[in-house]
Amino acid sequence: MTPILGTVLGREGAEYRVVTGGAEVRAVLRGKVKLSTPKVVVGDVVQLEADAGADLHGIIGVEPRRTVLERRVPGGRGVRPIAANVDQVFIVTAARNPDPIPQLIDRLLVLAEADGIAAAVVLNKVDLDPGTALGERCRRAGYPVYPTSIKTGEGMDTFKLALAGRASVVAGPSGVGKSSLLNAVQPGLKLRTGELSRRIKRGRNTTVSSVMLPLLAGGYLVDTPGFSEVGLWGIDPRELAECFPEFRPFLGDCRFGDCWHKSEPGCRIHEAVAGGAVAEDRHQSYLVLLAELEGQPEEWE
Ligand SMILES: Nc1nc2c(ncn2[C@@H]2O[C@H](COP(=O)(O)OP(=O)(O)OP(=O)(O)O)[C@@H](O)[C@H]2O)c(=O)[nH]1
Ligand SMILES: [Mg+2]
Ligand SMILES: [Zn+2]
Repeated sequence: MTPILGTVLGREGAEYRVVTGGAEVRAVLRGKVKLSTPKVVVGDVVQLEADAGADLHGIIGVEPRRTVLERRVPGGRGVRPIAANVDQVFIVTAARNPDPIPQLIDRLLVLAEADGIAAAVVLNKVDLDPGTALGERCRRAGYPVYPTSIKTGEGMDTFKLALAGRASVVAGPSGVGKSSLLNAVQPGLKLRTGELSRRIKRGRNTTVSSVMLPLLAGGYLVDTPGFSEVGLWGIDPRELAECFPEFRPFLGDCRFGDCWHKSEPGCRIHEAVAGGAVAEDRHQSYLVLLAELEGQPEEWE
């Protein structure tokens, strides 16, 4: 018997919401899936077993993942999958309130690169600040940048076009407006959003778990809780330079074949920084992340 397949939209406790054949059902892990890694996450395509008359379906298997966005926990505490089978990641930052942290954006971009998922940057709250320098920095690194505001509607049409027909995930710090953007993309979603001031008092995220939302225009959008710590555990230090797209044209041409692009003579990345082709603070981010991957934790905030 061929199993029924469904896509996981969300999870509440032990129960998963799964869409199958156009209908939403509730399901729980059954049998050996309970013990297996990887854990079931939003976006996973699962095999379902329906019990006649039972309210809950059983999840009896997970189909191979096309992609998986993983959050790596600092301090080597492991890898936590966030969403499976997504085509693109939008790293969301606010131009202001909260103030952007370029190094955190770089970390998230590296994470997407390491997971082989196309990344872009959403520069939200441009009604508060144009964020020109930050946008330019990300564009120069090779990423598409979407300036948006849910207050003025600026940039929303372009952002919507980039989402249509694809499976996308938004990621970024708490309070930058991820859920607000999704509500603006598709009125009716009614995702909870929260004031920054109240959030700081409460000390936690407004969005508490990842959810996948089918878009009327086709495709899916995954909302995630903002994370404050993003480690790069598990990435091979040798692969890090490849995770900076603007470095790629220069890689392989350094004087030493095993160049780490720190301060070696004849380093093409250094020349590119001196010549302005690579931004100095992107190279700085590279050095900080490299030190971390080499096991020498450094302050980066
Ligand atoms: N001025 C302005 N405020 C915005 C904009 N987008 C969102 N906000 C506000 O920013 C606050 C946080 O928005 P949320 O959508 O809850 O942020 P989030 O990124 O989903 O946060 P978490 O769920 O905690 O990760 C809310 O008070 C929103 O009204 C914008 O474009 N401009
Ligand atoms: Mg949210
Ligand atoms: Zn080099």
